[in-house]
Amino acid sequence: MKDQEYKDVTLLAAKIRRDVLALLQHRGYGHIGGSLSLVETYAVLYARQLRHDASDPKWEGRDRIVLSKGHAGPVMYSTLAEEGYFPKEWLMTMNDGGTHLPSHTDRLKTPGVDMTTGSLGQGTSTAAGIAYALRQKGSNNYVYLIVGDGELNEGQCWEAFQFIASKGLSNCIVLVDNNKKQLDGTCEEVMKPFDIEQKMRSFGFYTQKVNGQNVRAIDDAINCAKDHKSSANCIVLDTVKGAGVPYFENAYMNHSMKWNNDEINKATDEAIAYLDNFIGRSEA
Ligand SMILES: Cc1ncc(C[n+]2csc(CCOP(=O)(O)OP(=O)(O)O)c2C)c(N)n1
Repeated sequence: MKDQEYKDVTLLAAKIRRDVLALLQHRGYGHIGGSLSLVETYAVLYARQLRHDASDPKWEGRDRIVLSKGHAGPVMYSTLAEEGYFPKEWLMTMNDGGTHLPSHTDRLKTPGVDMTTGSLGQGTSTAAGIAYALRQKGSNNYVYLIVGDGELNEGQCWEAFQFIASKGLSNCIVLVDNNKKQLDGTCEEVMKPFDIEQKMRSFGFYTQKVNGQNVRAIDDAINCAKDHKSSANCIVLDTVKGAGVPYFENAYMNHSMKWNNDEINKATDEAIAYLDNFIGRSEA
């Protein structure tokens, strides 16, 4: 990635992170931790990897994203708004009655959302189906399937992975958000996940593990996955739940939080001010 490209991706990441914070603070509650851990991944996908057209969200030649951990809607919406899929004002309507942006992603409500998700595990099967159908049609488009590490507790994931690997669907790139936490504790505490990389390898995936907060590492891994056409591909993203904002990284219960005290509002205000400053300097 050349220096200018790197700057473009980090600028987009800063904008997405700022928008996630602003919309959740405005809403007063929501899924902060698992949205922030995916910011760099979304920035790389939209700035570098995805074939897409904001003016034509249903364009047949687009790559697809299935955000199986659909509760991370805020990171998807912030990215789509920055990419021009809809007006940024929509971000402040998340979860209002009649909104285009429900807290969990819905393909019938939001331009740029390809699959309805929220019931953990189900997105893995729908992504497998989409990848299989694209392959059958002779399309060279990719499906990026984003799953949580807590989500991997769902047995359905492993049935879908077996299908993806057994059909050799190298057009389906599985991205595991390995932020080590789930809803009510760490993954270790809730149900020991064992070695995710090893499990994916034994299921037949060409598997890489990278720093999921490092845009160059993510971009390189996706390029490498695209070059690897002889089997299904998985990238385990080593991430931090709440990434990029110390207050949210350090909060033990940072899955879904409420903006109901001075401390959380101050931390959010400071993070937004810092990001706005970074964005301003980058765009100057
Ligand atoms: C089938 C199903 N069971 C339970 C839930 C409730 N739930 C929502 S998010 C979540 C934890 C998910 O953890 P993870 O996939 O690691 O998400 P992240 O930490 O990355 O946000 C749970 C149990 C759900 N949405 N769907």
